[in-house]
Amino acid sequence: MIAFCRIFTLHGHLEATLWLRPPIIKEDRKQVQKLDTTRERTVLVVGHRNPDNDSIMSAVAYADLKAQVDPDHDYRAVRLGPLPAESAWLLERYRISPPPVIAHVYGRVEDAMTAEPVAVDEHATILEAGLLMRARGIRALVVTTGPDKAYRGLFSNRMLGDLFISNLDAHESREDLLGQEVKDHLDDSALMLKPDVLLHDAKEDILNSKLRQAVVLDDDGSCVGIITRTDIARTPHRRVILVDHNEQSQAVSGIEEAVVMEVVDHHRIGDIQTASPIQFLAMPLGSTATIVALEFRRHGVEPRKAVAACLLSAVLTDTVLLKSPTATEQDAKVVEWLAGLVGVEWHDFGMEVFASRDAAEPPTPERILDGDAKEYEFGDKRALVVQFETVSLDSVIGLADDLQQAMVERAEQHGYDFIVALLTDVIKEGSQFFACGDVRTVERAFGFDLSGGSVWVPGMLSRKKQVVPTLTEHVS
Ligand SMILES: [Mn+2]
Repeated sequence: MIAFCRIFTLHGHLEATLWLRPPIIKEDRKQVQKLDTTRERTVLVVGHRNPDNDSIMSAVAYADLKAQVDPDHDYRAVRLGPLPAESAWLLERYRISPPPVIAHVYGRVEDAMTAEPVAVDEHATILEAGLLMRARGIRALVVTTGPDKAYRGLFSNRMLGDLFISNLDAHESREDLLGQEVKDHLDDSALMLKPDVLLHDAKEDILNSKLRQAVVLDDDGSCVGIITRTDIARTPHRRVILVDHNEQSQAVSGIEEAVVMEVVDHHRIGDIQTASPIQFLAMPLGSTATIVALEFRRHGVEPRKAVAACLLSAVLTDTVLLKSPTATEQDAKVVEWLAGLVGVEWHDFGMEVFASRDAAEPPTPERILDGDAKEYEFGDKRALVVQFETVSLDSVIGLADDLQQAMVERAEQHGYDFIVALLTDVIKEGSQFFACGDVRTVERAFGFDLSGGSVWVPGMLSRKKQVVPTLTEHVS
């Protein structure tokens, strides 16, 4: 008795509630826990917006590694935009399903609801319904109709109590009541929601609803869950691992509501914040895929062939076949290792990857300008710097006149002071350099003569390291 009192005092109201709650039968408690953790177990592995091959493949491969080293979570690669042509080609070749697109990581109704609520058919008797609620230790049942178990309404212990009280006067009518079917006494006024409705949109509706809860119906009208005030109060957060970026502006919508579990990246350190300490893997290597490959080795896990191929393709696209100034010794070693696992000669493999890009989307001026284009401000000048990588410049160079024309139009439409476009030939290791707008400024910055429209620059492969710094330094 003393022990009981102490517990009661320490835990106050909460403990009292627990003591008074009807017993939950064992199997059910297990099931409830399993369902709760299923939601919390999911960790999304996601690259940046407007994904490139490195973002896609790093997510695919890192989710694969994590699944092997941490069976307690359910790691899923996802993406924030269309698959790059070479990613689509490679994933299909190695029979890996492309990561699904997600629009955001805001909490949804299905993340907070209690899934698979206990249900009875509308022809069940009130006695049966009451016994079921007692056995399961729950306060309400979902009432369904027909073999498809379409949602009909709710039947709660409170409704049962009201019915009982209004029939207290006569013994016969109490007996009669227990034999009646729930369909004549259910409440079909509950708020109905779809599983993918955002929690912050649903919140007010639920709090203002008569029953202070909502039933969650799928497209077929089946009840897949119930969501209550309490569920909302402990809004679960989506869990994410960021690969190939660590800046909010490049991250999935709703990142501020999510829990960032890890970061794997090779860019500058950005502005992602976390509440707890996390593993933050940032290395100045040629690709995120290189870091992911090193993680496989650190864990002593050998990637299966298809995953090794994904990683290899990403190191090779991000480092332009190891020729980019961003490529390091480490990238080269990882490439050799991965090529051995895939059983290919890495350069041939890389050529195929780049060729698949051109084959899937024959380049047009619009495609070049809409592709890998980044806006910059150099001094008081607004500029666009575009890069298009190809394994066969000869086939693209025929577009030169059309490209010039399209660049001029683009600059006028968007008010750029100038546009620089690099058609980079990854085999010849150089770029055909185009400029429009304030061409004099560009010529002075690089010391080029662009009177012929464009110029071939041997060794120019990196916008990040060879073009942007020069413009930053010389244009003011
Ligand atoms: Mn990258």
